[in-house]
Amino acid sequence: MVGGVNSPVRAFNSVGGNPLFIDRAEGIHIYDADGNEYIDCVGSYGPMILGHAHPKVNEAVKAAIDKSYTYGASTEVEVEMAEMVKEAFPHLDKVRFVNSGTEAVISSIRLARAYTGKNKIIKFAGCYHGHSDNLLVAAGSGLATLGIPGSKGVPESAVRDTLIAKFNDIESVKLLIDEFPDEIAGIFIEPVAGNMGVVVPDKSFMQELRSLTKEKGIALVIDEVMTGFRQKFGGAQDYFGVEADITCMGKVIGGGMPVGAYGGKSAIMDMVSPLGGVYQAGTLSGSPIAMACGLATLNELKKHDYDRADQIGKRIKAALEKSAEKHGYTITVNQFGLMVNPFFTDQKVVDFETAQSSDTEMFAKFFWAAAENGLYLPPSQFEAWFMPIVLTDEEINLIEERIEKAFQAMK
Ligand code: HOZ
Repeated sequence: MVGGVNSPVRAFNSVGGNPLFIDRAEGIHIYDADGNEYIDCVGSYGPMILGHAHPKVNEAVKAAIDKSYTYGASTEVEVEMAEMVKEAFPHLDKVRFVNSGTEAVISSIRLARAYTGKNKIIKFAGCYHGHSDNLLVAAGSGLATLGIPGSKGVPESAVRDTLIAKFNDIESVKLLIDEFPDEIAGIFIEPVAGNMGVVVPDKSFMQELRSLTKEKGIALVIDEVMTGFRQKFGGAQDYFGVEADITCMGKVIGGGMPVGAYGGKSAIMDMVSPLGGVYQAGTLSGSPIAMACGLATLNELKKHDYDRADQIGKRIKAALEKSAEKHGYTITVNQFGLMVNPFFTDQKVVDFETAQSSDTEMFAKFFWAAAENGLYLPPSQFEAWFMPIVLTDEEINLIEERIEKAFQAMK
């Protein structure tokens, strides 16, 4: 395999050392190929919100497999999933299931362009929306981890129409709109960034972005691939009091199987083929096994109290702050529901620039101290920690103890 991995962040380039090979996981625990146990704070970069191998999800997947794997035709479980998505995101009229968040965003770019009849798109520095050519500039995630501005092989023509604004800074958006009036099709944003570490923008920023896009006839595309179901059963749009024209989803809705989705009002979604002229298709889209896995995950998730999700996130944040202070490290911890992230900086982290003020060597030291003390963290300063919603108080105590031991071991 290239670099020993099938996705770059897994290669541990920014923390050094040998990447872990994972053998299995159960509940909140994950085990490497050498038999070491860790508490999993990665959650496969987001989907495993219920922890691993949840019995109800296993049961649903096994039942789906017994019927065969894929038919290239519609199934009842897709309808149930669509209804479930509608319940979680009530302002959506229609949804289209695809196989990943990347695919959902690619399709949304095309749809936003068709809907508005314009070509340019705005993204925010540090936000990451998958690895499609159009949005692979000034991106977070692996590009931030590797410290590279973009990808080779992306033609200039693919990013000519991509404009970069500053996250959490409405003036930077207004400047671009003023420079290219009547040319901007869509603005793409992670409502809470999770790919430059976790960065929660001001509520007023998201609200102004919504009014501005409405006023200027620009499609607002909110990428909830990471934020979906993280702070409530639904999206971060609710927290900010905004509704996207197109919402992208992924991760949790597949429960660990490859599922992405995009949706919106009928006026826009009816432009997608076969109703409209925006072509988008996929042999395995709406895979019955993936749908069964996602549906069972969401059914379980619905039973959880999201006040608890926030408490979990806040307790992890507090534990990081307390232990760091005790051992003389300066950190800033950002949190949104179950998403948490410590930056080794004394600055308030509000955008990509301030996120990059973090001492990544210090993070690497902390990463290994945590691994040696039984915490499996994302191997990058710029990836969010995704805590499972199923954590008990005893398990949170255990995480707190391991965080404390990790800071102690850094010395
Ligand atoms: N979107 C995921 C987190 N940034 C991708 C994980 C990966 O790059 O492997």
